[in-house]
Formats: sequence, structure tokens, C-alpha cells
Amino acid sequence: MITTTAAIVEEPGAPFTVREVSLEEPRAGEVLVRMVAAGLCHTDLTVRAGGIPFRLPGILGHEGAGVVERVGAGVTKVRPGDKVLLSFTSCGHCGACRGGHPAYCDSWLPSNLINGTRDDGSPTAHRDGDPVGGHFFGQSSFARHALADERSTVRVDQDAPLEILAPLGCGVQTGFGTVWNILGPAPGSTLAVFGAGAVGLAAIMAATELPLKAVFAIDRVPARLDLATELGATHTIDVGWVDTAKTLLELTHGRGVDHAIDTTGNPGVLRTAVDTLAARGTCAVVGAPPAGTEVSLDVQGLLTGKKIVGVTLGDGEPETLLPQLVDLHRRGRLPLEKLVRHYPLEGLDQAADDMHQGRTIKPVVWF
Ligand code: CXF
Ligand code: ZN
Repeated sequence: MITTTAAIVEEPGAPFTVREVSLEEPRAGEVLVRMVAAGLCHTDLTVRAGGIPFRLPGILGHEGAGVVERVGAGVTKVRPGDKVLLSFTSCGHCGACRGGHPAYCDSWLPSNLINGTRDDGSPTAHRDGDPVGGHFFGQSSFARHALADERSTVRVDQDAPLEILAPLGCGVQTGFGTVWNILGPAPGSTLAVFGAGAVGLAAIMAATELPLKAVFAIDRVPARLDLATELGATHTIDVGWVDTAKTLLELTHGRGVDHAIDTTGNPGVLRTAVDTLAARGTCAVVGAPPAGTEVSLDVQGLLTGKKIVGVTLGDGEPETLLPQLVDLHRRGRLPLEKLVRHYPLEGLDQAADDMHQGRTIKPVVWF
């Protein structure tokens, strides 16, 4: 047993409370990681609010970075002392996993979210002898130690700045993967990014690597729009001041945009994103509102060949994508430090509030 400290959510809507918990010794295929940093993502907050089912009391956190302390039997990917980033887990043998699409693994939901246990139903974490929800995205990284699936780990170089790179495993991967893997915008095409939070800004950085004609950043927080410009957006739209649809159509001479990403999870925003697509345009949906949220669409408007595609984690393979992102950061082309603000584990509620208010783009717990 490993005794450690975790931020626990007791019940839907409750704050994070820091408590002592015990983790099991790593079993076959598992890795004990001493956490260095963990990013806070909106999904943690949607789960905390009860909008996505997960076993509570439980330990959230799914964008982790740390150092391997011990490994279970059969683990070959990493060794004690290795620096690792943590991302989602997957089975590794279904068709989706074998085809390079582990975010669409047959057992994705139970393994990463719903169960809060290993796939065999056994809990990974206890408090005062009682099981608590863990194994969130195969890790539960809001704790000083995480018992992670080997498949949730990606080894990085020893000099990698983990306190900055922690968000790569979800938010940044989602933004980059959606642009590179799903939309794949052609040279000279246009992209509208709805929401300039961490995922939206990552999408803008991904687009900056490509020869696009225009990248529109749309948000309600002026500081985020300024940052979007700094990171490569060619135009910004402040929804508090202008009509988004009208402005996008004006800026594209009435054509609409070729590609859109809705990172907001807001049905009204998604409607606008689809309405303002050009003929044969594609809108990627990555924001996750509470389960059951519906959206209304102009059906005739779709008939010009528009496409809408839902995307989980950028349809990325962490093993392949994360090292590319680490490399991009090392070369100064993914300046994540401009998005990150650090908090102690006890500061998660403050971090959540700051993220909601637009004061912080990507909160990162630095242990
Ligand atoms: C989530 C979005 C909600 C469904 C599971 C994956 N992505 C990242 O947090
Ligand atoms: Zn996330």
C-alpha cells in the first residue's frame, strides 16, 4: 500500500477536499507515478458537477506529468526514474486501438470514466479502508501519487519541463489532434475556432503550423483573444461586441468558413458554428456539455454538403502525438507557458473559479 494525498470530490457539486488515501502496489501493466504536475480540464469540472457519471467519492485529474517510482509485472514501456506524461487509457487490442484510434477504444467509457475502477472492477484507491473512485482516464492524477495504466503513460526526455507539459495529455492533444487528424485543413482554407480556452488556443497553434488563409478566434474574453492573436489567429471576434455569424460571413465574403471547431459545449455556439460553415465545410465538436444536451440545426442549411463530427481527444494516439508536441514545445512553437498558471493541490477550487471567470486559461497543479 502507498499512502498519499489526493484531492477528493465527495459528491456531485462538492468542492475538492485534500485527504490522505492509499493506493495499491502496481499490478501487472500498472505504473506508480510520483506526480509533478496535473492540469485541470473542464471535463474534471463537468464530472464534479455530476454531468458525466463517475464513482464518487473519487479522485479526478487526467492531464498528469510525473516520475515513475515503481512498475508492475510485464511493464516494458517505462522504468523507475523515467519522466512520463499521463493521458487516457485504452485496451490496446480492439479494432480501434489496433487501427491507431485508441480514443475510440471499444472499452473507452468504462475504462476511462464511468467505472472509477480497473476493468476487472477492483478499486485502485481507498480512504479509511473504503474504496474511492480512481483510475480516472487510467490515472486519477489529482494526487501526489497516481496508479496509472501503462497505456496511460508516455515517456519523455529527462529534461522535459513537466510543470509546463502536464496539459498535453488532454486539452492540448485535443486541440492539435482535432486540427491535424480530423479537419486536416488544406492550404489556403479557413478555420474558425469557437472558444479561446486551452483547447481552442491549442487548435490555433496547430493551425499556425499549416498554411491557412485565415484563422478566426471567437471568444467573450478580450485577454484570451489577444493571446489568440499572439499565437497565430489572423482575426478575432469578441462575441460581446459583434454578431459572430454576420462577422464571419463578412470576413469570408459571404462564403462561410471551411472548418470550425466548437470547444465551448454551448448548443447556441455550435449552432452558429454550423450555420457559418461554407459549402462542404466541416465542424468538429469537442466541447462536452452535460449528458443529454441537445442542439437544434437548420436542416436545409446542411444540404450544401456540411459535415459535423464529434471528436474525443483529437482522435490522437498519445504515444505518437505527445512526443511531437513535446518537440514542438522544445522548439518554441508551442509556448504553453503563456496558457499555464500554477496552483497548489489545495488550490483546485480557486483554479476552477479562475478558469470559469477567464482569469486563467490552463490551471496546473504543481505538487
Ligand atoms: C473528454 C470530453 C468528454 C468525453 C470524454 C473525453 N475529453 C477530455 O476531457
Ligand atoms: Zn480533459
